[in-house]
Amino acid sequence: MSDKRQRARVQGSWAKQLPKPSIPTGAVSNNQQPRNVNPAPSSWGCGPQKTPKTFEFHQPTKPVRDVPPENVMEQAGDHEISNGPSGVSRLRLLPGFLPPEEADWMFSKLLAELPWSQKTNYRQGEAYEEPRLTCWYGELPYTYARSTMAANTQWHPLLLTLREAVEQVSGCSFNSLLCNLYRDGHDSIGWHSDNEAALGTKPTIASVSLGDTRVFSLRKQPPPEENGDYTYVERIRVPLSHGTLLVMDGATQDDWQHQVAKEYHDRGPRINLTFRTMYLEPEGHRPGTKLRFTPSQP
Ligand SMILES: O=C(O)CCC(=O)C(=O)O
Repeated sequence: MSDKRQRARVQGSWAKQLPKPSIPTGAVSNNQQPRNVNPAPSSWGCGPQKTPKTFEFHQPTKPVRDVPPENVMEQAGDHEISNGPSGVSRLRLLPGFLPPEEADWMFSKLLAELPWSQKTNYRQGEAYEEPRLTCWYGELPYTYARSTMAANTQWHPLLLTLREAVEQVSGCSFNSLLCNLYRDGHDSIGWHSDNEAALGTKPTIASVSLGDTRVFSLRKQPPPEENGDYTYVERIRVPLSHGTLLVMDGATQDDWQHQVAKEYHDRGPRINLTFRTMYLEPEGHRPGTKLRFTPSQP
């Protein structure tokens, strides 16, 4: 838990030293401890004894805010995770979407046969290597984090079969696929939303996981008065195991962010396949950025 989240729970301070309690005279006789007098706390070693400090509660000036507990989602089915001004955000979780043997076979084939490479992204003009490997399929290029993956129409046949199965279950059609390979627990993807203009409004994203289980975390976008502070937002963690399908739908990309954080235990490789639909960028729009709302001209 971050320091700030922890500090939000306690209000108070350590009080100044109390005056030494006066010991009633004549209460001690024959070197015996007095009865009914609070004994001084035992101290290890010699030297002058200090009176202990006590904790004093101060009525908080601002109401204490609880950091909401993180919810864990493991149950198969449709889950409405929020319903705000931008609409309903929904997740559909289907563990076992692929039977284990089929998932094992797909995992080893895709690990060996996809054209994995490490992408270089840019943040504030600085280049950095993504902490995972990726490849892209689709008739259009995909730009995020200021770097572009070229269009690639050479779909691996297995991915075409998988796309059909995902389309049947989700009721959506997809023309593109971003593949991520997390080589071990040190590989990750940071907090983001899949909300580039080229993905359209309210995109449905269907993600299939193969290999070791990793935690997919979501956090709600804070309201404007929080000035970008995520301390008190709702959080959900979804362990995504071998063969699971997760569909993000409705306003999820507007109202929530997601990540797969680094882990500090050993983790084996994991492949994640996110099916999407890409559209031509609106004219004059910079690829890889969000669509800004522009009020219509009178
Ligand atoms: O690996 C995952 O489950 C998430 C991948 C992801 O967030 C993305 O491709 O945008």
